[in-house]
Amino acid sequence: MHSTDGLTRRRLLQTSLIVGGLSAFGLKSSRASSPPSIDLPFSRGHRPLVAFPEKRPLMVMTTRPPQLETPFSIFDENIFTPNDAFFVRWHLANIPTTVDLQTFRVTIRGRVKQSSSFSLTDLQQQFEPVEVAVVCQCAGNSRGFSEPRVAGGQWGHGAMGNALWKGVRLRDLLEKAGLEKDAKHVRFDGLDRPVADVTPDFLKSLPLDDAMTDHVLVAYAMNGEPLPFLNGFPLRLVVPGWYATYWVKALNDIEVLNQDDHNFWMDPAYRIPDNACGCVEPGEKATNKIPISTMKVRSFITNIADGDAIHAGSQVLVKGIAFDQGYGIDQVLLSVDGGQHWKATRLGKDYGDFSFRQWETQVTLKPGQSYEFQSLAINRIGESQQLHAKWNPNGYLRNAVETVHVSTKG
Ligand SMILES: Nc1nc2c(c(=O)[nH]1)N[C@H]1C(S)=C(S)[C@@H](COP(=O)(O)O)O[C@H]1N2
Ligand SMILES: [Mo]
Repeated sequence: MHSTDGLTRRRLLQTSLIVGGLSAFGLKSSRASSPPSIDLPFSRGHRPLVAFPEKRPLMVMTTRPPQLETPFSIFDENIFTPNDAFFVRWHLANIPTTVDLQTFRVTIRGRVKQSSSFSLTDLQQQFEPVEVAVVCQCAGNSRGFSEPRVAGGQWGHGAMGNALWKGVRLRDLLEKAGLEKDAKHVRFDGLDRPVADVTPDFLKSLPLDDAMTDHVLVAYAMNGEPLPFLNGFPLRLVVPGWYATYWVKALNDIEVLNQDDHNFWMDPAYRIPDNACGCVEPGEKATNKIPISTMKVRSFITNIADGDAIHAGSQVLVKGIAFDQGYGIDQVLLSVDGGQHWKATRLGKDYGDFSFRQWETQVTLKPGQSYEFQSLAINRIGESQQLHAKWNPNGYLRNAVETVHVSTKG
């Protein structure tokens, strides 16, 4: 139900979004003591922790546009990333800070029989609701760990999150509009706009077959709440298994095309080398590139951080998360000796093939030693993580086994 109350809430947030953004600046410049921060373990990895509207303090990479990373400890506390801790990434500085739900419509047009537009209430009342747990991960998550370094936002591992997304199937909207026979791609646009005319508007497209699966949603809720503004209020595309670049936020325009989309954000942006690893030798360029699409299998240790000194009691609990593009996680292995020996772990509750999957195991450690903890996930079609990081010029697709250095005390 979106009552007047809902609208009022949004107007208040509009004000706080502006004020919050400014006071974030003020905090940094006017106070002598430095704000709380986190240092990521690579050069230029210093990140102030600042609370933007509807957000708890997150790691600020850039303010305009906002690019905020989730502190990694959050992933240990929650299998579903709380909305106020969910990472934020916009490309264009002119982002929506207010939406009038009375006039807001999402339009479906192009190669369809009947152009149509829907209000948020139309979507909620006229279509079957679907709710599913899905990981949203930036294509450049973990880019800061690329060696040699690459250009682009120097993310740690926190440009990802897992949420329960609720909305309507994109397919249901497209079927209602009726596809023309020559429909080939579906292009998505949101309310954000470039500040300068030279920057192209942010547009992303999916091939028709991928747009028409059961899974792709136009979502209006995240973990049971309306989407935070910074995560795309009132609607965003959810493309399970695909990197977040396709998850267009503040979605208000869906255009069916009868050809490939070569707009800037599809070509040349967000392309990967056209080979099995999506990689090249460091410093080299791929001859053929294709649009980035589905995510590679990954896992992380969440309860112990790199550099931790822990007590070597009788048994030490090690736990973490794993995910892939939607085949589901089959097993996660753990090594404490840098990959020489591996042991099985227990998987936690299954929230669906697109969700984070928790895992845990106990290890016995000796005091006064150094250990290299590593986790290795394998999905249900037998794909596993890379033992050594692959490289490409944009730092996309990282899915290397990560190492957590641990020392033990008595
Ligand atoms: N409208 C719009 N949608 C967008 C983007 C954008 O710049 N504008 N960035 C995309 C990218 S690259 C990422 S990683 C995700 C980030 O989603 P989040 O901010 O909800 O975490 O949004 C995607 N959707
Ligand atoms: Mo991204």
